[in-house]
This record gives sequence, C-alpha cells and structure tokens, in this order.
Amino acid sequence: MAKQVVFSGIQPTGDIHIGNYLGALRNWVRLQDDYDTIYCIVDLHALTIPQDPTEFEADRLRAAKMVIAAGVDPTTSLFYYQSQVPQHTELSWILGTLTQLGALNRMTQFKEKADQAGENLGLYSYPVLMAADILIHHAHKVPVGDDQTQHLELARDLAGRFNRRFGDEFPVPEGIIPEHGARIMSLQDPTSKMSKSDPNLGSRILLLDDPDTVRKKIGRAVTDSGSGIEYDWDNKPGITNLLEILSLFTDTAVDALVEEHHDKQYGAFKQLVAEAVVDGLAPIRSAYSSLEDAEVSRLMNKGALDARSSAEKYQVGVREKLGLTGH
Ligand code: AQP
Repeated sequence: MAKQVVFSGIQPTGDIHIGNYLGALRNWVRLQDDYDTIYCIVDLHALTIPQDPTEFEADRLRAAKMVIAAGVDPTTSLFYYQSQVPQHTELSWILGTLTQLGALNRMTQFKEKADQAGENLGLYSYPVLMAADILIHHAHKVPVGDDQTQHLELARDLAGRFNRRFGDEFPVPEGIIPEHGARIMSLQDPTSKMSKSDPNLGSRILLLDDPDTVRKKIGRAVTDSGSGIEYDWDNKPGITNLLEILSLFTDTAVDALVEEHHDKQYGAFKQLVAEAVVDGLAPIRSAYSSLEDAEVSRLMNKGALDARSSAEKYQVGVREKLGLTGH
C-alpha cells in the first residue's frame, strides 16, 4: 500500500530556535521512516514581511542547512525552496477564489504580523498559500506547532469545499501537533510563544547557539515566585516551560522529572536543563558545520526539480476539473 504523505514548511526568517525544533522539525525527522515526507523552506511566505534581498539569499541557505543538520535527509524526503515550484502559487490563486474574506479576517496571525510589519495582500492571503502548499502534494498529515491550528483548519475547509464543488481531488489534511512541545514559550516571558521575531535575543535558544550562550540564556530565564519544581502552566509558567524543554531533550516524561527534581532550587534545576539542551544541540551544531553550501544548494535544486514534476501531476487533475485544459 502507498504510504501517506506528510508535508510541512518553515520560513527562512531569522535563525531556527528550539521552539521550531521541538514543535515541528523534530517530528519532521521522525516521520521520515513511516511516511512519504515533503518539506519546504517557505521563502514566498517570508516575503510577506520586508526582507533585504542579499541577506535573504543567505538566510534561505542557512535555513536549509539547519533543517538538514537537524536530521531531515534530502535523499529520503523531498526538500526544496517553495519559490522554485510555481504550482504552489497557481493553486493558491485557485483556492483564493474559494476563500471567504470572513475566514481571513479571523486569522490571529495576520493581526499580529500586520501590527509589526504593516498590512499587505500577501500577509492577508498567507493562509491560502499555506493551504496550497499542503494540498498541492495531496498531503494527509501536517506536523506543526499549535500556532498553525487556525491556518490548518482553513486548508481542511478549502480541500472539502473544492472536493464538493468540483469532485474529489484532495485528501482533507490532518495536523500532527505534539502533546508536549507544540508551544514552547519565551524564556523572558513564559506567557508568550518563543518566536523568531522577538527583539529580545535572550527569549529564545537558537539551534546553533554555543554551549556558553545556552547556559547564559537558561540561567537568565524568567522563573516564578516561590520555590519547587512543579508542572503548572497557570502558576509556574517559567518552570513549567523549562520542564517541558528538559522532558523533550531527555525523552523523559514530565511526571518522572517532577518526581526526581521537585525539591531542587531553581538555579540547580536551570543548570540541569541547560546541560540537556547543550547535549541535545551538539549533534545539530556539528552536522551544520560539516555541511557545504554548494552541496546543499545542489540538493535543493534537485529537490525543486522533483517537487515540480510531482506537483505538476496533481495540478493537471485540478486544471481539468476547472475547465483549464485548453481543449
Ligand atoms: N514557540 C514554538 N513552539 C513550538 N512550535 C513552534 N513553531 C514556531 N514557534 C513555535 C513551529 O515551527 C514551525 C515553523 O515555523 P515558521 O517559521 O513557519 O513559523 P513562524 O511563526 O515564523 O515561527 P516563529 O518562530 O513563531 O516566528 P515569528 O516570530 O515570525 O512568529 C511551525 O510548524 C510552527 O508551528
């Protein structure tokens, strides 16, 4: 039986942090064994906020290298830059004609980003392009963090709407949102998501941070009043976030960690978390430093060629259904 298809993407905006890794990337790697996996550097999405062209070129390559260093194997997964596969934007236009403005007006991410970067049509229709990214490959599963739930829901609605109106074409995709790690919080404000665009660099740990930087950032992480190591998002969000990070980097259940460390002082607990993160990031840092730019660019070009031909096969069916075949 053919394997189900997994699709996900990451923006080349700023360096990838442990939130992106624990919420999404780590699952991308694990899913490679059991699914046909397709992963994408979504550079067109990134253009919805202003980018310096020279830096952007470098950022795209850096993001691709980080994804490979984190364990995505471009000889196993289809891995490419979104802008090199024009079927994404063609399908996005078509899906846009089925999208109600009310649905886009409700998107919380648009409101947040428009406040930071200013409104533009690309930012507004971002979720439609994301739906096209997923549907162009007939993906069944989409591993993402929980900030993408609303966007994923639109992709599901659009798949259903297209199928009802024009005949069955797209599987209705399901999210793979991990029970733990779907929302890693800022180290400086554990009530907000760890985010690439936070101006405070101390709020996030980057995949390529060296051990001393990791130790410093975790040492300075905001903790809660009182003492004791407890899993309690309402009253101890700082410690709970660190517990979650420790649990994911050591593959140990949160309950077991609480039992083992509940009497520890915050300082000692932070040291423990820092060492787990340093150990967890070491193989990624080392893999990154051994990747050559030219080789990664070659792999990305090959990925785009393969993605174009596989997307085109499906897109032919979409065009036929719409009366766009030219005969
Ligand atoms: N804090 C997080 N915890 C868990 N998962 C997260 N993701 C993002 N932040 C967290 C997931 O990472 C994947 C790729 O993210 P992206 O680059 O497409 O999205 P993003 O929203 O640009 O990432 P950031 O870090 O949140 O950046 P800004 O500052 O732009 O808001 C996605 O699966 C996402 O869910």
